[in-house]
Formats: sequence, structure tokens, C-alpha cells
Amino acid sequence: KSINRILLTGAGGGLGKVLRQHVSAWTSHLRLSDIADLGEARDGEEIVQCDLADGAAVMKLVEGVDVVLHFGGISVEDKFEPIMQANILGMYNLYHAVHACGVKRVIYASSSHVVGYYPTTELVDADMPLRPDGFYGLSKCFGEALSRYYYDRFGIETVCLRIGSSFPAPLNPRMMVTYLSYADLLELIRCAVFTPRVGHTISFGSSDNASRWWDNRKASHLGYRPADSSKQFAHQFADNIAYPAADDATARFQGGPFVIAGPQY
Ligand code: 15L
Repeated sequence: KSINRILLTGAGGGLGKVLRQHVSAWTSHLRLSDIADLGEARDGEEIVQCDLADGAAVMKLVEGVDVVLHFGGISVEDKFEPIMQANILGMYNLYHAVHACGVKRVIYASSSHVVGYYPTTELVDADMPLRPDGFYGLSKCFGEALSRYYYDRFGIETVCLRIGSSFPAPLNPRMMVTYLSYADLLELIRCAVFTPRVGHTISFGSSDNASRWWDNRKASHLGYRPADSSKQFAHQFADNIAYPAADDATARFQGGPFVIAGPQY
């Protein structure tokens, strides 16, 4: 267990629950936080219920931590106000605390929705201009830029993971392209945590799927090699894909349903 203390935020979320099972193998003290109740602490765990929008609480949460896996916040499109609290103010509170407490590295759950308005015909890499597909994607753009600033100014390292669709299996044809298996997600995070120098790195997160929208060569120093592929699920979609209408935005843009989502319009 080479890292003394890891903090996992959003430990009650979809991916947080998966990480909780595995990250304890890397650290002697796993601190878990969520706005929701996380139940009983297991061996080697410490539980802190915390609202990321509460700066004083976040400062306490981060104290004594070596590495943060930041998976907390809102993970889908929503009204601006809650996204602002959890994802924008929450991100500021986290890095303010990370700096004050001397944390060395953050692994940030960004999202492919920072580039969701690229057409599905384009191959996107980490240096191309951001094209968010909603307030959620915009909040992830803020997180990527904020972490860049904290690296440039204070040398705090961050790996921003532009996670595709990390579920047990793809749920629709789009996710055949964006699918990231849980095993590959864990391997990507392991690479992000243990690569000796990462500076500020942006990595896309997908498995070794047959179709791809993302060129991840700018993150090759992480050494991430996906072992899984959405290919094994191809039979679930092959027969029932309706040909998308030419004006179907959810088929034209990488963000899929996110480009028309949102209670705000
Ligand atoms: C995301 O960023 C969401 O957090 C997740 O729930 C999925 O919807 C995913 O993107 C996706 O694009 O499939």
C-alpha cells in the first residue's frame, strides 16, 4: 500500500461505489466523502459526509491527504444553480483546500461532455478547443481550466479524465463508441495515480472500442492500455439501430442526448 492516505469524493456515486471496492488496495487510509450517507466504514476506511459547496467542511475533509480522486459533484445535465454549487464552487473549494493542505496530486473525473459539440465524424484530441454540450459540460471545462491554473501557479499535479460512458455495459449505440469498462476505468486511474510525473494531463477514458472519436496520444505517458472493448456487446445493437435522421442532433454530435438535455431551456 504505497500511498498513505487517499481521499475519494463522490464515494456514493455510480463510479465512486466501484472505486470504493478497489482503491483500498493502494492505500492504508481511504477517506470517503459524499453529500449522501455512505453507511458504515469498512476496514481501512474513514467516512466524512460533506457538501462540496461548504468551503470550511472541504478544508477539513482534505487535511492530511496525499492524493485526491475527485468524483464528487453532479454527473448529468441539470439547472445551472445546483451545478454551480457542486461542480464549480465545489471544484474551487477542493483546490483551495488541496493547495492549503499540500496535496500533491488530484485525479479529476472530467467528462467527454467538455467536447460534446464536436460532430461524431471528427477525431478530437486534448489540445483542441473545448466545445461543451451544456451546463454540466461547462462545469467540467471550468474544472479542467482551474486545475491547469493550480498546476501552472502552484505545481499541483492533476490528471483530468474525460470519461466516456462507464457502466457495466453500453446502454445504446452511442455508448459502443464511448464505453469504458469498470476494469479499464480502474486501470486508467491506477496509471494516473502511479505515473511518477504527470504535470497537468488530460486523458480521454474509453475502452479499446472498434469505433473511436478521441485521439488519446497526448496522454500516452500515462501508459494506459485498455484491455476491454465494447465489441463483446455488439450483438445487442446490431439488429435494432434505426437509421438516424439527418437533423437528429443526438446522432450528429458526440454528446448524444446531452445536446438536447436540460430543464433550463
Ligand atoms: C457523463 O459525463 C455522465 O456522468 C454519465 O452519466 C454518462 O451519461 C456519460 O457522460 C455519457 O456520455 O454516456
